[in-house]
Amino acid sequence: MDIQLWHEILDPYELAVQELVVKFNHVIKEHHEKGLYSPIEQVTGRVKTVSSILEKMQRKHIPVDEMESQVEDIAGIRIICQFVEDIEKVSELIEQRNDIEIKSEKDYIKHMKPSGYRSYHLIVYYTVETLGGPKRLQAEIQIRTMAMDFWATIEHSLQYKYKSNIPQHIKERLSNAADAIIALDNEMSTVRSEIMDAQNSSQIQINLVTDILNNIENLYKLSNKREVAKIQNEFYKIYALNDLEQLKRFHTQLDIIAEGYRAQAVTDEF
Ligand code: 0O2
Repeated sequence: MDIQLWHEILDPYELAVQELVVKFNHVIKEHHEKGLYSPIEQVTGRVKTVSSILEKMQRKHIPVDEMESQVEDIAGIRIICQFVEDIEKVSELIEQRNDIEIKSEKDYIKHMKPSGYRSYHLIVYYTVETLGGPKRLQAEIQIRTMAMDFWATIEHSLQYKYKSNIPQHIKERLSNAADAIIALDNEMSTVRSEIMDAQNSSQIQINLVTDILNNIENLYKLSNKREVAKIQNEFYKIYALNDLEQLKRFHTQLDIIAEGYRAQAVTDEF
């Protein structure tokens, strides 16, 4: 296969990875904008390298003309969650989408690999638009916690270093570390609701402060500067109290004031 052909084959996968990363990042944004805890913490993506595709085809005896159907992870998306419970939520979110169709799943969390690897994998169909028309392709979505990702990243580097022949004593260490990761994920799960509450209220506070600052900035353009300076000082005082309820009240009052000025500005224009 010549280089140009590889580019032609891999280009739609590149597009799929880019689109999916944008879409999952948008899911995070939507949660934050609504002041909600996001089950997705971070998303990354990659297109498998040509050498890695060739290695897999050789190892699994895949003929060249079956590459796209049998190498299911040419496009790869990795979704990192904070808690094990989030993994199911993310999987449900994906299931509900119209632009992604699930082909199969592999649950290496319920069924940990002998290496100690844990992660939830989905093979999905996703369609990209190309000059030649729509192209339906496969992608692998790996969903795992930050702790699982930490383990997998280290183990992957060791596999690379030892060319898959990791010495027995390191394998044992990795296996112990995998057990520690299970214990850590379980321990973190017990404080999940507290952490979610904390993150929810911190996100609500961030959204309120952003809104208030936007309103103050707009008021500067429309109203008396001394009045706005007073409002700003009031905001600093309330902000320093670190009381979400007071901040919400201030936000509502400021909204009413800003609305009045906007109405006045519109009337003045006429
Ligand atoms: P890369 O470098 O991540 O792109 P295979 O595992 O390739 O023989 P299969 O059945 O297609 O075959 O896939 P499987 O077992 O579901 O694994 C697919 C991907 O999961 C791997 O991609 C890894 O990313 C990850 N993975 C699976 N097992 C392990 C493991 O023991 N340790 C680590 N660190 N990751 C694992 P690739 O193809 O290895 O490549």
